[in-house]
Amino acid sequence: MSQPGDFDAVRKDIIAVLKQPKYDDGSAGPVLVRLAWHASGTYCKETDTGGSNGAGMRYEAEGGDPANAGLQHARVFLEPIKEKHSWITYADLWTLAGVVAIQAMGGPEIQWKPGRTDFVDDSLLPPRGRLPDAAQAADHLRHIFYRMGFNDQEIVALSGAHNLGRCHADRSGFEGPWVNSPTRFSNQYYKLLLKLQWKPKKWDGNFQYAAKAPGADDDDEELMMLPTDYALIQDDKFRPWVQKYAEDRDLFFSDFAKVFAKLIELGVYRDETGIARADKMKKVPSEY
Ligand code: HIF
Repeated sequence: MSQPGDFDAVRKDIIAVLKQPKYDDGSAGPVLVRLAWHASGTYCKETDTGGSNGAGMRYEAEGGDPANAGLQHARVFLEPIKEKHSWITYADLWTLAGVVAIQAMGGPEIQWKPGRTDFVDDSLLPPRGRLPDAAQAADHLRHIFYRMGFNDQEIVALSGAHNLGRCHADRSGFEGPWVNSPTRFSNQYYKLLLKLQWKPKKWDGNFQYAAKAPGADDDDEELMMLPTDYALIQDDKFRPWVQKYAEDRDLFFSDFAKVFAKLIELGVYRDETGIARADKMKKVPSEY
């Protein structure tokens, strides 16, 4: 147990939980980043609904969305931390774990503010289908991310998070990592998008792109891109940003830090005491 508000103690325990020798590539980091993003990425600016406040993924309506398959691993990694620091809300813990993991994996420091509550009103839970569908293309990315309030540059900057982790056929129907070192944050994702010869993967699974990693042997795991990743180099407005971020790591790090901080703040309105208020959110219109 720590003093309520001792977020440094929580940060330390998140770092301690990252090393998971038997899990994926040896780190819980990537799946924690995905948890923070999926908690936040349900936001809709028009109706002012969704977002990380309320930690709705604890419940079947949101947690059971097929788009969230696999995120129970992230929640299980964090459970001992919640038990030890019981004063922290799940909504704060999930978003904090994402930013701590990014920094611990070599990424930028990302501004994070506490105050999210775990209060859930069923009528405030976002409907399913708000998270992106990886089988689609640029127009879908714009539809999903404009709804959250992001622009084209921000969509490309965020996408660099696919430097981390991997796809699992049993979770999403896609398979493999995007880069050679999926537990180290870098701008490699953009470089590989531009540099490798991406070809449709020959397999029975979902359509995805595959390429040999630079310097890989025949039996080495191939790298992958989702159709939504590949869309970034097919689209005239996205592609220049891919080129910029491939060339300029520092620009990517600073733009990424800003846009990820914005993502985890979506729909979080704090009152004068700093506590987020679920009742400030509008109800989900039934026709949505
Ligand atoms: Fe992902 N993402 N994401 N994603 N994502 C997967 C995995 C991760 C999309 C689809 C997938 C973002 C945007 C999009 C991470 C972080 C972010 C998987 C694989 C899919 C299919 C899941 C699995 O099988 O386990 C789509 C369509 C997106 C719209 C562009 C964000 C920008 C890149 C917002 C983001 O931060 C991370 C990290 C993972 C790796 C998870 C893991 O378990 O290793």
